[in-house]
Amino acid sequence: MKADIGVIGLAVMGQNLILNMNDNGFKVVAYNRTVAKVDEFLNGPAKGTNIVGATSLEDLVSKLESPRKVMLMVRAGDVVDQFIDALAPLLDEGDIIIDGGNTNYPDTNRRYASLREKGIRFIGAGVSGGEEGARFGPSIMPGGDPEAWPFVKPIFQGIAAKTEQGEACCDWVGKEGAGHFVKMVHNGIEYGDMQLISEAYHFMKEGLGLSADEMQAIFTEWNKTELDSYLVEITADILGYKDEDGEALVEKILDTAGQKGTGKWTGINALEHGIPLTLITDSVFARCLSSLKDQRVEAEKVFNNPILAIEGDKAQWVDALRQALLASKIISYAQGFMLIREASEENDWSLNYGNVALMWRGGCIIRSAFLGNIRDAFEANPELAFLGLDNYFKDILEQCLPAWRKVVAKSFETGLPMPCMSSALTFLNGYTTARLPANMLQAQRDYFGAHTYERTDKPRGEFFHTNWTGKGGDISSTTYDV
Ligand code: NBP
Repeated sequence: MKADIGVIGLAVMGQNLILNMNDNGFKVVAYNRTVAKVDEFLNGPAKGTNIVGATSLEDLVSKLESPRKVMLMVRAGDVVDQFIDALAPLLDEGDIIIDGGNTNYPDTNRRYASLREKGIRFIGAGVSGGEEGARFGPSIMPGGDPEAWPFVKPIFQGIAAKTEQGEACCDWVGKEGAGHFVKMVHNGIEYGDMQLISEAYHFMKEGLGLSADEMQAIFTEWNKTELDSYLVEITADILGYKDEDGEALVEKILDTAGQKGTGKWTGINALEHGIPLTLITDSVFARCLSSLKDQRVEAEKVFNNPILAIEGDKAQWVDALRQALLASKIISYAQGFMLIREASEENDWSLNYGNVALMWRGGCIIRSAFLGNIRDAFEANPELAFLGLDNYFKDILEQCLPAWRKVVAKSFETGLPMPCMSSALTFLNGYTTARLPANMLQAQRDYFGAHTYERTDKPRGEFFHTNWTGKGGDISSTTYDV
């Protein structure tokens, strides 16, 4: 009997996905550049399963059912191109290549277009959930050639995480690089969630002087509220984890954050699309600032800018902080969906936003109860431009607003850096203000660069230029832009 799918790449993700596919009744052929790892896998974790190995790409291809499905779980970048180039001549028209790595979506667009010319169907699938997700149910976000989806669907939906209602956290996202685009925004949101939680921890530790054990109990309680999520859950676990000397291990970890680039891609993409994705972008900058450790250590010595203790009832502050965290998180997701919507319209991807929320509901790092409400919001109104205007989320934002303002104001008063909670509030303040001071900006642009402006007392689309000093001419600019 030939195999249902071939998987190339036997590192942590590939091995676990293969075992998951096997558990779900699919026959898999495994291959790896370093072929010795195939035998190690077959004689190790895959022992006693239906998984078979391949010693070469030719061997792999010969063992697959037609149309052949080959999934790459290798390092993103050139390695994917190398495998595609080597595989394409061995495949027949209608066969399918899937890239399951963390690929930047323009690369998926390019590969999709070039393979389509060769008659090979290409899928770029974002996979989230790390090692455990891959083994027991990841979130999978496939996009690319829609004709390939029916062949891959039973495997992907079979191995994906399921919601409490039994729905698979995997569905077709859209054509071209839409799957990898949605995965990129997922990772950006992950950056935002992690930074928000870290800010809440910082407020409790430095501002309120709470211990790791006290904070563990608070995050555990928060995980029973609307904040119920994987990241809040693991934060409680982390705070409870003791080093050999009995102290909380987290306090011994150096405060410089690493990053692999997906948050940065999301921020760059938002700038290119002109979407105010302020929270995620600030979370990337927060990691950049954290990495300037030596400079920060020097600056703290020179500047008299200590973090002041927060006075008042601690339990009340903790509850205000919970509300600030929840409200900021809503803004982060709202901004993320604004970016997804813009990309969908620009690329004609026709994305289903409710389905995107469903795919993130389980299996992935940002999984949370709250994504069920996001799905409901987009099901009720697929055209929803800003999640905060959905009744459920609007009510929460309005309820949380006084406490959120108090927390952000206190952070400024006491010198606690909270870039994401404050940027989320600033965004909401701007988004809900009908008249912003951009009239002054436009006047300045017209003053020095003759860029013209529209008037509040004239129809949109009519442009005016004023000779502000009496010295300039009446010619307006079309080329010089600031
Ligand atoms: P890695 O990203 O560490 O890649 C390891 C695989 O790439 C091995 O099969 C390795 O073969 C192969 N490879 C490398 Br590295 N260089 C190669 C080359 N020049 N030619 C051919 N093969 C090469 O594995 P991973 O952590 O399992 O991740 C796989 C993909 O999934 C990545 O795109 C990753 O970003 C993504 N992802 C990872 C996670 C996670 O939690 N780790 C989560 C979600 C998505 P070798 O054995 O011969 O060196």
